[in-house]
Formats: sequence, C-alpha cells, structure tokens
Amino acid sequence: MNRPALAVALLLSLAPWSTAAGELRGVVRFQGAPPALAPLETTKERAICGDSVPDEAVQIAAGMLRNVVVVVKGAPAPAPGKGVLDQRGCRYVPHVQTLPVGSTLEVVNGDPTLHNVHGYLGQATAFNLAMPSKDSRLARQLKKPGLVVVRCDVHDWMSAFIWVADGPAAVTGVDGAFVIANVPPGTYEVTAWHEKLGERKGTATVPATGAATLDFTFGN
Ligand SMILES: [Cu+2]
Repeated sequence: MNRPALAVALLLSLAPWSTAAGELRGVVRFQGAPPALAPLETTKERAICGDSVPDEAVQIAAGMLRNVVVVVKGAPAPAPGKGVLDQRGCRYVPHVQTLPVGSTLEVVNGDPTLHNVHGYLGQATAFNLAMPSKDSRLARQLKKPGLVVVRCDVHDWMSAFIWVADGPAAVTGVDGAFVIANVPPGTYEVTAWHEKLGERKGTATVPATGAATLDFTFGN
C-alpha cells in the first residue's frame, strides 16, 4: 500500500462513523378500551384559537400508541441537534418530542396573538419566553437532561412535552413505531414514557450491526 492510501485507510479506521452501532426498533401498543377524550374548551381569543382544541394526551390508532418517548439508558446521547416548537391555533406542534441534551430549541409563534411559552424542568423554570406576535422566533439551549413540560401562561389548555435525553431516544409515531439508530452494541435498560399512562421498562441487547426489537404495551 502506498503512503496516501495507507493514510486514508488509517483515517477511515479511526473515524467515528466506522464505529459499530446497531439499532433498536419496536412498537408501542395500547390494550383495552381507549379512553374517550373530550376536546379542550378554549376560554379566550376564540377567533384565533377556535371554540376548542383536541385533547392530544392519548392518541391511539389501530391499537398503536403515539407520542411515547423511548429512551435507551446508559448509552451515550447523540450529538446535540435542533428542534422546533411551533404554536398553531393555540396548540403546540409537536405535542411531544425528544432532543439530545445540549440541543437548541427554536420556539416559533405561528399565531397572530401573544403566547407566553413557559418550560418547566421539574419545579424549575427552564425557559420563559414572551412571544408577542406572529412569526416571533426565539431559541434556547436545553442544557440539562430531563422532562421539560411546556405551558402557556396566557392559554392554560396548551401543553407540550420535550424529553431532553441523555441517551439515544425516539418518540413513537401515529403507527406506534419507533426507531433508535446509532446505539453501541450492548445490553441496556430501555424506558417507555407516556404523559398520561406512565412508564414501562424493558431490556434489549443491541447487536454490533443490525437491529434489536423491543415492544411495549400500555393499557387499562
Ligand atoms: Cu398561548
């Protein structure tokens, strides 16, 4: 092997993307009768907010549960990224998301009215942003891991949940499925958290290449 080729081979062998990593995937099911959720009645600014907004707390389609945060414990968190929290018709979009610790959250006001976006990490305020007008944008770094519960100080029915993860994590989609990529091989405790239905725990052994499967079931 000539020198440049050797150098390239060495670089590739040292590159982080050459590290073995597998994937964890699965689905989250809901067993039993889905709870009937009444729409949340709005109490002000109905020209902008409408008379009601849907209660997004429990979303089930064909027995599959959306908006469950699945976290791999004890594996390194992915590099910080960027997330967006929008406000549309006096609802937060998305209702649930997860971001690696250290990520930047951009909060956007899509409504022509004042929203006050108040994020709580436990009892402490993680951020408190007054967003007076449509297309207001503010960014905050999410420096500490944990669950950030977002409320609006103007419209008390508004809520969103941001899981600031210190490990690889994902949120289930409308089909109840999740995929967590780039998990180093190993055996891990995995938690599945839902805002109303609580937490489930499982264990998964992730291979060096390919995917491990772990499903969860919530229900009543
Ligand atoms: Cu608001």
